[in-house]
Amino acid sequence: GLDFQNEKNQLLWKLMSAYLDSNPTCIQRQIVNHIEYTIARSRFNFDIFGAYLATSYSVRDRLIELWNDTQQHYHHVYAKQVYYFSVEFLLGRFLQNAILNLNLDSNYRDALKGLGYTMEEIYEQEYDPALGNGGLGRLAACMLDSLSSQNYPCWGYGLRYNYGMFKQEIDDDGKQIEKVDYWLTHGAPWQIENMLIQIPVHFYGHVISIENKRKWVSELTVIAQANDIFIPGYGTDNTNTLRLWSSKPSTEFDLGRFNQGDYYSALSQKQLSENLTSVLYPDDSTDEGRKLRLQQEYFLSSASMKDIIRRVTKSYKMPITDVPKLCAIQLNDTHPAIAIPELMRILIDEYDVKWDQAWDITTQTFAYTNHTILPEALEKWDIEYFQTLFPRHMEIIFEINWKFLEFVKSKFPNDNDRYSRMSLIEEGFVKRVRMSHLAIVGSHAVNGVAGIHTKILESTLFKDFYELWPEKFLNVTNGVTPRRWLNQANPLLAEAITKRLGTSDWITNLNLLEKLRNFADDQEFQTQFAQIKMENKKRLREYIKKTMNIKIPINALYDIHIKRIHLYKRQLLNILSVIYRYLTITKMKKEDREKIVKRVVIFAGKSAPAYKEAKAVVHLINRVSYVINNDPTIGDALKVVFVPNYGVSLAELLIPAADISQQVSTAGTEASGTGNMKFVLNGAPILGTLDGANIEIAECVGKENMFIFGMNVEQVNKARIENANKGTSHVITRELKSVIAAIKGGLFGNYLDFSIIIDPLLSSDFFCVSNDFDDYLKTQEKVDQTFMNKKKWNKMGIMNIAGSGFFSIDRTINEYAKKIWSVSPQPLPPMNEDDI
Ligand code: HBZ
Repeated sequence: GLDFQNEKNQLLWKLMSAYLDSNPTCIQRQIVNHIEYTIARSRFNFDIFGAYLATSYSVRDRLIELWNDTQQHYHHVYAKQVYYFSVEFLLGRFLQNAILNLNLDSNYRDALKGLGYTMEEIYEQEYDPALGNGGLGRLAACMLDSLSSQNYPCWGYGLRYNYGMFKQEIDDDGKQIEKVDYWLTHGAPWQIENMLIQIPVHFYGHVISIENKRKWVSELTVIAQANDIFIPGYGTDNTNTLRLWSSKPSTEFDLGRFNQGDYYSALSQKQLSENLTSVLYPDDSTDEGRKLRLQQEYFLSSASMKDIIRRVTKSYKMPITDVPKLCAIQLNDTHPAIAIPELMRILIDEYDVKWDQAWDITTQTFAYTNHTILPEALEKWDIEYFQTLFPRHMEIIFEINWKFLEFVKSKFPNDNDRYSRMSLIEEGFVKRVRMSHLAIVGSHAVNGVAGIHTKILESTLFKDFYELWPEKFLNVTNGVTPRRWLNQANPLLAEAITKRLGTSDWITNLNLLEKLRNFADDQEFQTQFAQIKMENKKRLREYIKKTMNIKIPINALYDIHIKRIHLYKRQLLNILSVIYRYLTITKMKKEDREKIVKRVVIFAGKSAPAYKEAKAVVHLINRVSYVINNDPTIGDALKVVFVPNYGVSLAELLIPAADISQQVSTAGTEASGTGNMKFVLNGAPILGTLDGANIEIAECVGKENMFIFGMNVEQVNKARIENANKGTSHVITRELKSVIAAIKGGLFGNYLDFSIIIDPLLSSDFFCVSNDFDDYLKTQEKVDQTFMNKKKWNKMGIMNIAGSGFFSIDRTINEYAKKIWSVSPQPLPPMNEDDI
């Protein structure tokens, strides 16, 4: 701690306390000072965007103060730190989250009111940075929130892309259009470019031997510039860091192929390095194998590894062999797995550590989380390309592989098939590095993200590895942060829960929600729950009216299906059933039509730009929406809305307004899902399959509080074989036939636009849409029936909230901390005012 006997320290402390005083008048002073002196506008004439920026800077000042204290404390106690390596962090908007976490909501509200603004309009000014694709990136963001909120010392390491996820527009025909997202033009008050942290990262070249030692002579150096974002915790002073690297050309010209006086070719190579972190690849669940992507992955891994080693050896002044004692590195899927040979290279080539010790250090440090079993998403890199970029890493991987296979042979003699299945190198026409095998071999723990997913890893995808090292494998079921996904997104519900429980402690101890079971039948609480839902639906209805000019009824069932568009997620199943509903309604008599449950079916999600089938799904949904919404005979009985440009902010608006959520992936395909948890937390039951975390959700909230349908994994495996052998004619029902006939007949436009997704339903139907269609319709029917019974419906919603405690990211983080990282919370000690 600080020496407060020292007069200068006393003075500095007083200056800081006076500056950061959080009464509304002081906050106003901070804000107008930032208007004038940070963004250089006049305090007598500034617009709302200026007010937003200045407010953000004033909040950031507080975070900087807390961050400095936190880092000093960690340093002081030699805290072991968690390092979360991820190519994506999908944070969402920052300001509201920071203000709520700092517990300064009413202070800022009052301060801004005096300046003529409401909090809500200030929050709306913030641009939502989309530095991730979907679940994997959002999970990383929830994890950071939890790590800070629970006082775990940690760093997130990622990439500062100039262009985030594309902006999705829908053209007049209903097709997805991608627009670039140059998010930095909207101001980025939360990231601080730290000029002290610039790390050289090398590429290309060759390896030489000097005195029995290998040395990599690279040909291109790129500078990794640190951009720091401070991550506040809820109700604590602990503030951690998300460090995002951006690329800059280095001022030195490398030796090697550019040293022949070819100034211009050297310069153009430099310019390439400026582009390294230019763009986020918008493909979830496919490994597009693009070349720049591997360079991005290494850039992240190498810069982060070097930064960590600098911290251990220079800041903590500890020997490099202490890395596993001070660092736990979690690999968010295989994207940063090249950090494993990078650490080996640094230990062996730069610190003279012997191979075996280096390998122990490495495997004790790393752990790997798998997020998918889809074969097209498993990263593999052509050896030739890998070798060209990283010649020394290739050598190290061969050496790891050789020793590993020797070990496998000792355990399983005479089993050549096994050796080739397990090798880090896939043999074939082109040889490729299997990044998942590298990640498993180089880690001490491998985890899946939901119970069923981990079982599938152990029994199929990584079966051989599980047989070799059963103790390495474990499950850690995903979670979501209740701070953003309930307290922030659904303030009315949050307030009602706090009132009922008599405490707001559920925000950091979500199991307390269990007590709501006592109120599930309480008439008053049910009414309140229904009223809040109604308010949230109104908020959404207004947004849809304002941005899309579509009018949706309020007294309808809001059925929401939001996530990346993917065949395995089966938005197709949903839209086909919508068509069936439409056809049914058109055949009804007017008086019958008025009796049915009104339904608003809402979709949102992006398709990868090159994923033709997913794009056809988006197109079909929009065509169906156009036809149904403009059919006057249908009236309010059915509306279909595709809300463009899905992202974190939209999710915060949509999820609290849902009556049910659709989680309908083919069993065995969705690793976990996290959107499912957010809906449950907001009291919207799931209409879904027994897949991913839906299974555990059913255990926690009770099957009777969900609408489960469809085949389980075993049935899917069997059905797939049958479909492939015999086609689907034996499972296609009359209902599905009528739907397909309507599409083929051109009701929604040219069939050729949709044949790519409809034709397969009649042959091998890999995702088993036909097989599950009948049960899906029946379950939809049950949803309507239940919705008519308001008491039962409200009870179900409340039971969902009450059972959601397990899906707090805090539970997830505590499991990682205990079972994988061996780290403990390090809360900042309370500051003793008497010392001053
Ligand atoms: O990770 C998702 C899983 O599909 C989902 O089930 C799970 O809940 C979530 C968190 O564990 N996976 C992804 O979101 N994957 C990607 O976004 C991705 C991005 C780039 C890639 C591959 C996958 O190259």
